[in-house]
Amino acid sequence: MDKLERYAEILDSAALHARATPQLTHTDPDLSVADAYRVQQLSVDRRLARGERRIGVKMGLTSRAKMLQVGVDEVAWGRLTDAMLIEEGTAMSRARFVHPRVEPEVAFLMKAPLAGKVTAAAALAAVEAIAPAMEIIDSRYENFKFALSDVIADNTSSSGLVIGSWNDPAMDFSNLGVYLEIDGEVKQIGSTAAILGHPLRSLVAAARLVAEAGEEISVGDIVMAGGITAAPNLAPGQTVRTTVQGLGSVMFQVE
Ligand code: OOG
Ligand code: MG
Repeated sequence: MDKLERYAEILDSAALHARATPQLTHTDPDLSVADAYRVQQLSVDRRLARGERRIGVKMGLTSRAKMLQVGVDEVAWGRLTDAMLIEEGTAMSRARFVHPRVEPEVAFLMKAPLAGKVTAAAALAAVEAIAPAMEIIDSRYENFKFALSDVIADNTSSSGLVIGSWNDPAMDFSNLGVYLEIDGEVKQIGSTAAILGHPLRSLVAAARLVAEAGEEISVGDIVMAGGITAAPNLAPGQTVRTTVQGLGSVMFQVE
């Protein structure tokens, strides 16, 4: 087994058993971003081989609040599978995760493929709908600490997503107020403008990055645009809700 396959197996099994693992860059400080994306692909391939289905992509570190929280200041992407979906309004089990956090986001549903260098107008034309959403991130690394290559190899911490109701994208969603509540208390506030200045820029970046890996954003894909605020920790018993002005709200519980 080559080095990258070994890393993919380590990260896949850390996710599968909800057990933290040391950062790859502790023993392999020169792990490149390109190799890290290859590890990500190999580890997601292991999930697909177990019967999971690819449902789209996630963008990460697209807001300043997120970059500051984890100390990595480059946009990264990851792959979403159906096993990560948590149905809106239901409960997720804390025990399935190492140290989960939640992020308020918006999600795009795609009606046309998108890949490579595209304009914001072309990206918008490929969007079927936009929804309020939350991502559950759960770094497989000890203490939720990582360098850029680590987090990319770890599928950009992706581990769950919850999508609210889909809205017509024919509205100005560049600067919508967003708040995240836990047990009815507002914990984070922000705006969709926190996502690279406009959520569409995240979709434009996704098209470019995915194409660099020889893939595309496909019809029916979900694209998570990236966390709008810093991500609070999750604990059993919590009710978590995100509201995006004009798009509605989305909730789940932790058990
Ligand atoms: C990295 C993933 C960040 C986002 O939306 O910015 C991310 C992390 O914070 O663990 O998903
Ligand atoms: Mg995220």
